[in-house]
Amino acid sequence: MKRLVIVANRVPDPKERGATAGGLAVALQDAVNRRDAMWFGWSGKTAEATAAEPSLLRQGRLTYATLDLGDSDYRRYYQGFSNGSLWPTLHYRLGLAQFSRDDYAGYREVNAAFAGALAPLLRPDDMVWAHDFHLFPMGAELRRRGSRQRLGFFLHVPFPPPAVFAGLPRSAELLADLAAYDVIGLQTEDDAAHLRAALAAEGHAEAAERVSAFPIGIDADAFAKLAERAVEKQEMARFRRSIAGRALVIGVDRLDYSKGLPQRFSGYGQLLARYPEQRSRVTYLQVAPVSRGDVAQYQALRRELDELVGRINGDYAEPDWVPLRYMTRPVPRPTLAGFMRHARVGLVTPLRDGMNLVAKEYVAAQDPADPGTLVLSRFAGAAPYLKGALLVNPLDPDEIAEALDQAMAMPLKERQERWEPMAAEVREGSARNWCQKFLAALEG
Ligand code: ADQ
Repeated sequence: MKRLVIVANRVPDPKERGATAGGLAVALQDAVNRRDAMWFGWSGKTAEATAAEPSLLRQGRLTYATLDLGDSDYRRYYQGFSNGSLWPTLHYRLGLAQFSRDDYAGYREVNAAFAGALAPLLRPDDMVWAHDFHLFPMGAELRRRGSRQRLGFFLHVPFPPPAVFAGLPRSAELLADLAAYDVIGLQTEDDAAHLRAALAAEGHAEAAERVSAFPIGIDADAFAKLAERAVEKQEMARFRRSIAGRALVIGVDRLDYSKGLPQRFSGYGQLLARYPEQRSRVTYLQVAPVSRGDVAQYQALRRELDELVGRINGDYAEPDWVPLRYMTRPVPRPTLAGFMRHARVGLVTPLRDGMNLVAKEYVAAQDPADPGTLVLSRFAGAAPYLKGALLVNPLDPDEIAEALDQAMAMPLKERQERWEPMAAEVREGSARNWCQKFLAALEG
């Protein structure tokens, strides 16, 4: 079997494996366990200058190769162009995008530095799989250094209609860079169609043919077990007591403006305002760990949410009831899984999202004998795959309130009828299958 080289902005911590690890590390674990593999990327640390050579750590068949980033590269490549320009543009939010040529130069320089450090480590028959928007130019930089390996790219976030992407300065160069990859994966058919059109419009018709949808998934059985075990724990018993028989609505998101949190909180406020009988029945727990806390827009979002939470609780709380519980600290995955299993409603309303794994985790965590209802944004990548959800426009707080009211009243039979096909879909579209399908395409 060919060695797999995974390139990602962040390399997972070698100490965090299994249940404690998150996201990409979990999704790729299976592929990495079965063959020789290398994780290549940023160490998560900054230094005076970006390292020219990676530090290597071997763990059995797996090698971690990581680079420290220079302070100025971190600002330009990571905070600047990746998070400040590309992230909002790819989430259809051109109005939030900031652009500077200096940041863009930093982005290209770090991609070149990654390729420069990686190229000498590559064997002729390696397969290279680059992840996400931080690495559009990395494949082209490898090719410039003589790489002939199969190069794959997967975009975890949405790809907007070509006219939106074209609004980003230098976007045509990024499309030209993508043409260096042999396989280009996106989350949904819509994303794939957008990218194909954008590539074709820039004269990269051949590259457009290499674009396909590979919807990412989770390890549903493992998550279900985690959830089942979590509810037996003492801390869950304490939590259930504190809910005092009320139905739980759960939200779990990184604190990010793409997740639609202000509109979601307003939607919950509308539920309490328009359906007063719900006040004695419901408690909403939102877990939203701070993310990118050093970026101004994220600080502003946090202030906005602090105010909204205060307003909703101030307006509706009773001496013995807090309507909205809000945590910005990270919560261990087993505890999250337990919250999800106990929740009568999973509330997942991003304004745009590549896939949204929380929606799939909520489905996987449910008790088949008494499943809850998923209220899902129609603009999450998961929406076309999870047809049993109540779909909402996340910009419309009234629609969110109506869906919450409907979810709270939904009889068991309907909940099961909606949940069963979703559970099958989540099991079927697993992280393992996602990985295998992409690697099969990459192998050619
Ligand atoms: P994210 O934007 O981070 O991922 P998401 O898909 O929901 O969004 O994944 C978040 C993961 O982190 C989930 O596994 C979730 O359980 C976990 N998580 C969230 N809050 C947590 C907390 N408080 N404590 C512990 N874990 C927490 C990006 C894209 C998505 C795409 C994924 C995968 O933005 O659209 O689905 O990559 O491709």
